[in-house]
Order: sequence, then C-alpha cells, then structure tokens
Amino acid sequence: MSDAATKPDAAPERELTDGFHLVIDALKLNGVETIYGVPGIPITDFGRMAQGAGIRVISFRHEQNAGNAAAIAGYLTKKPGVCLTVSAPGFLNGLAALANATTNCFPMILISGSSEREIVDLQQGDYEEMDQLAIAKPLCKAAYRVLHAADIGIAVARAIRAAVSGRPGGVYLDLPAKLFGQVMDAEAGAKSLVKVIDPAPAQIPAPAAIKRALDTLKSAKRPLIILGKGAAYAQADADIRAFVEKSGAPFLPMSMAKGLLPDTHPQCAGAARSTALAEADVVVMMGARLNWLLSHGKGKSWGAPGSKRFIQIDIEPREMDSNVEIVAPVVGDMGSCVSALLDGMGAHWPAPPPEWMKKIVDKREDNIAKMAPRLMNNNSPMDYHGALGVLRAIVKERPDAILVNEGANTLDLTRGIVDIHQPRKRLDVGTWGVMGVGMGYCVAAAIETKKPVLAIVGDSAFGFSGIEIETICRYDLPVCVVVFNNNGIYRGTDVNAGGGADPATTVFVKDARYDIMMRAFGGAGANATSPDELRRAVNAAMDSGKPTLVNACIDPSAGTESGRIGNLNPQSVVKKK
Ligand code: OXT
Ligand code: ADP
Ligand code: MG
Repeated sequence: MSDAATKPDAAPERELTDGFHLVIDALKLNGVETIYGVPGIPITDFGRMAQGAGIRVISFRHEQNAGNAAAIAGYLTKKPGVCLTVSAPGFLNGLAALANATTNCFPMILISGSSEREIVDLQQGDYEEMDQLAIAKPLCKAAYRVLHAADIGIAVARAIRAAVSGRPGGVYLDLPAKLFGQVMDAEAGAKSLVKVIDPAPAQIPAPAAIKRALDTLKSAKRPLIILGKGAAYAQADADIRAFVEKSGAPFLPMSMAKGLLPDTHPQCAGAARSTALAEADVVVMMGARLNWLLSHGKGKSWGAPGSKRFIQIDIEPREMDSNVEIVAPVVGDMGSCVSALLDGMGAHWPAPPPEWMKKIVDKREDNIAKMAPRLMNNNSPMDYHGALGVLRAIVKERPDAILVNEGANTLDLTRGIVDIHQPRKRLDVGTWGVMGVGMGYCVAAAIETKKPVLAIVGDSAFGFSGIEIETICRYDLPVCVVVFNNNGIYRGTDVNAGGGADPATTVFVKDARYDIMMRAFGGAGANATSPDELRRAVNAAMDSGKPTLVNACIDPSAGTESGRIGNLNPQSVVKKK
C-alpha cells in the first residue's frame, strides 16, 4: 500500500524544475552543443550548470569576442551560435557582435541576464540597471523577454526560428535574474519545451522566376556570376559549382565566398575584377548584396550606364531592387534556387561567346604574372607581398585550414594574394569592415570545425581582441596567429601633426613583440623578420597544432592609408593657418 493511501491528506511529492534547468533543457533539446560567453551576475550558475549538463561552455575575456565567436559559429554551422552575457555592461559588449551578426546575415542568439523588471521600469537604480530589450530591438532581427518559467520553451524556440529562418540574423533573448529561480512542476516544465521542427524551411523559388532568370542568362553575351557569403552559408556547394560550370560564365567571389569554387578554378575572375565588373552585360548575384563593396551596382566601376542587367538570387525579397533594378529576381533559399536553375538548364546549356572568357583569362593571367615576382621577394624588413607569398603557399599546402583575416592593408592584400581552395575557409571583417572579429572567429572556427586555423591580422586589428590569446591557450586550440606588425594603423611612420611629444594618432609602440604576449599564457611565440623565417615559424605552428603567435615584422612604410578603400576617407579642403 502506498504512503498516499495510508496518509490520504499528504500531497504527493512532485518533482520540480526551475528556470536554470528549463533554459538548459530547451537549448539541449534543440541541439545547442556550445555556448560562448563571459560569466557573472546573474548567469554564473547558469554557465556552471550548462557545463554540468554537457554543454560546452567557452569562457572568454570580453563579451564582444564571445559574441563574434557565436556569430561565426552560426555562419559555419547554419545553427544559431549562442552567446551568454551578464546584464547591462556585459550585454552592451555582446550587443556589438549581435548587430554585426545581423548585418552580415549570420544566425546568432545573444542571451543576457538582466535586472529586476519592477526596479528597472521604475528606474530605481538596480544593480546593472538597463532596459536591455528596448536597446537590443533596433539592432537585431528579433528580441524577446521571458518573465515566466513556463514560457522558456516557447521563447527559445522563437529565438532559434527567428535566427535561422529566411535571412539569418541576430536574436536577443532577455532573461531577468528572477526567472532563473522560478520553480515549476518538472513534468509540466518538460512538456512546455519545444523542439523546433524544420527551423529554416526551404523557400522554393517560383518556376516563373527561374524561367525568367534562365532566359536572361541565356541572352547574355558577357555573363558574370558574383558569389557572396550568403551562397557560402547555404552549404549548397556541389550544386553551386555545377551551376557555375554549366553556365560557362566567369565568377567573382566576394571575400568570404572565396573558395566556394577554388580561386584557382579556370572560370575564376578574382584577378580580373575591374574588367569583369565593367564589361559584363548580365550579372547573376548569388547571395551577395549590391552594397558599398560593389559600389551599389552603379558608377564608374560598372562600366557604361545602362550596360547591365541583373539577376539576383536571395532569400530576402526586400533585397531586390535595393540599389538598382533587378530584371530577374529569384527569391528562395540558395539550395532550392540553384537546384531549380540546374533543372531548368537541361542537359545542354549554350556556352557564352568564347571571346568573353578569353578576355577575362587574359586580364587575370596578366595581373597574376605582374604580381608573381613581388610574392617571391625575401626582403627584410618584409613587405606585405613577400610575407603573403609565403603564407599563400602554406595555405595551398593546407587547404582545409581556416583563414581568419582582418586589418586594412593586411586585409586587402591577403584577400587578393592568398588563394582559398575550399568553401567557408575564409572568415573576415565582412559587411561592416569591422576590426576585432579576429580572435573570437579563431576560437569558434577551431571549436566548430576541428580544423586548424591560421589568422593573418594587422597589429591594430589584433589589438581589438588580442587578449583572447589567453582563451586560445586555455582551450589549447590549434590556432596560429600571424600579426602583421607595421607599428601602426595603415603605416607606422606618421608624425604628430602638431609637432608635440605625443605620437601620431595612427602609430603604436615601435617594434613591439606580440609573440611574447603569447608566451605569457603558455603558447608558442616566434619573431619573423624575413619571409624565410615566417615560413619556418608558421609551418612549425601548423605542424604542432599548438597555440602560436608569430610577430611578422613588416616595413612600417609599406602600407597605404586605409588599404584599398582610401577613397572613402573624407579629406578637408579648408587649410587653416
Ligand atoms: O582588376 P584590377 O586590375 O582592378 O585588379 C584588382 C584585382 O583584379 C586584382 N587581383 C589580383 N591580381 C593578381 N593576383 C591575384 N590573385 C589577384 N586578386 C585580385 O587586384 C586588384 C584589387 O582586387 P580586389 O582587392 O578584389 O579589388 P578592390 O577594388 O580592392 O575591391 C573592392 C572591395 C571594396 C570589394 C575591397 O576593397 C574590399 O573588400 N574591401 C574591404 C575593405 C575593408 O572592409 N576594410 C576594413 C576597414 S578599413 C578601416 O575602417 C580600419 N580601421 C577603422 C576601424 C574599424 N574598421 N573597425 C573598428 C571597430 N574600429 C575602427 C582600423 C582601426 S582598418 C583599421 C586597422 C588597420 O591597421 P592594421 O594594423 O590592422 O592593418 P594594416 O593596414 O596592415 O596596418
Ligand atoms: P557578400 O558580403 O559576400 O557580398 P552579403 O552579406 O552582402 O554577402 O549578402 C549575403 C546575402 O545572402 C544576403 O542578402 C542574404 O539575404 C542572402 N542569404 C543568406 N542566406 C541565404 C540562403 N540560405 N539562401 C539565399 N540567400 C541567402
Ligand atoms: Mg598595422
């Protein structure tokens, strides 16, 4: 006979759960394996408990870097990367990464603990008081706050769906401190959780849109395909390659789409960029936007006005006609669109006139031949070309390594010189040209892909997230960071315009030794003053798989202002005495 039967008045003992467990269970139910974050009030225990429950919790030194790690994890896996922060200041640190993820169309969820609603809303001065939801809203794709433990399942489901469906982006989830301690019946709690079914549903393009696009492409005399990071994100690599090859058109990869087809592919127009853009008559945009990086689809670099017709394949209908008329919009997810295009092309697709491809190939080979001798120099101090010639060969020998790249000259010259051979192997500053993504991207790339990572970062760029080399050492990640140290931003040669004792605004401590920082945390450090030394140091690092920082001494006068985008710098026309 049961106790309940002998003591009819005693309530049966109920198993309980709480907010902490429900959030963890909801994330696990939806396949979240890793959280990137920084602990503290009110989420310290949450991090511990998530780790205890088998989620990998990677602790950073600054939330922006954790957020960038989550964002790039989302890009690499097509699942939302999760970042966890404390309230107000931690939240704000993470918010920069959330906004950047949204701008770049990377799926990410920023989960922040927050203060007590009653006190925040009356502005009575709570610990880290801030109306975080209101602040996050305009900077991300969706933002939700959960007040009741019973709503956690739905909130996590909504956050996941919002991050990955349609155009991916950043989502904010606000979890007030009180929520974590809210208790409810365990069975009811388990029932309240939602496993998201088909979080990023296929978006099938309309047959008429496919026909319109193929008719336009068929009529082209000088077709060009521009591949963007939306195409790389889609992981429809084989079909995209088949489509490009069947079309016979040259293709131009945007920087993070490099490697979707190898940069050494016979149809690659990367080294004939100006010619391809100026002279194409039909341009197929695949997961790339006509934003500043493509001069908005108009102007001098696009040749004669009215000389282009654009086909655009994108999951976001509102992207169409955003800058110029799109004569053949194809709205849908990249995989479905490309597969429909391939079907529509049939067994035989007419090749474009051979003169067009020849023109591109001639220009490409000419540019490559002009560059070649510069890449072979062994000058000391190094210039960018000598250093990158070495790194280009290393990447060719290790095509599965992931390249992380930021800086100005360091960015632009690496993009042009270092060929990428496989999809999603190049991660960089993206749509905003933002410095500081470097070390966060390194950590997540190593963790999510289990592949070696090579970072090529300017000394300024490195400084934005450099302390995370401690994180890289702590988790013993196979990351080799090469700091292109030219003593400053763009160059290390500027002088104070006022003639005072302060250094110029763009220069740093001369001949700093970033490699010694790495050694402080138990990693390997090397100083390279010539391409030969650089080759040896980077090969040793990649062979060892150990955290390494190579301080590559670059001639401080070798760079140019703002790299290849100096034209965007406003210049004063007023001369003051
Ligand atoms: O066809 P043509 O003949 O024209 O030739 C083209 C190609 O065909 C050819 N090419 C090749 N030739 C031979 N072989 C090969 N393989 C080859 N490949 C290409 O080369 C030319 C040029 O090709 P490219 O590069 O494709 O074409 P182009 O015209 O340059 O492309 C245009 C763009 C716009 C697509 C391209 O330039 C691009 O993607 N640019 C991105 C630029 C960018 O985002 N820059 C970062 C921002 S700069 C600045 O803002 C910085 N800040 C401020 C700051 C930022 N950003 N963020 C934050 C949070 N705070 C502040 C700072 C602080 S940079 C910076 C730090 C800089 O200092 P560092 O120390 O870090 O770095 P260093 O400069 O090294 O010191
Ligand atoms: P890039 O900087 O490489 O030119 P952008 O970030 O400007 O690339 O553009 C990426 C585009 O890809 C965005 O317009 C986005 O809507 C689109 N996109 C993202 N994911 C997909 C997908 N799965 N299918 C189709 N388009 C996508
Ligand atoms: Mg520099």
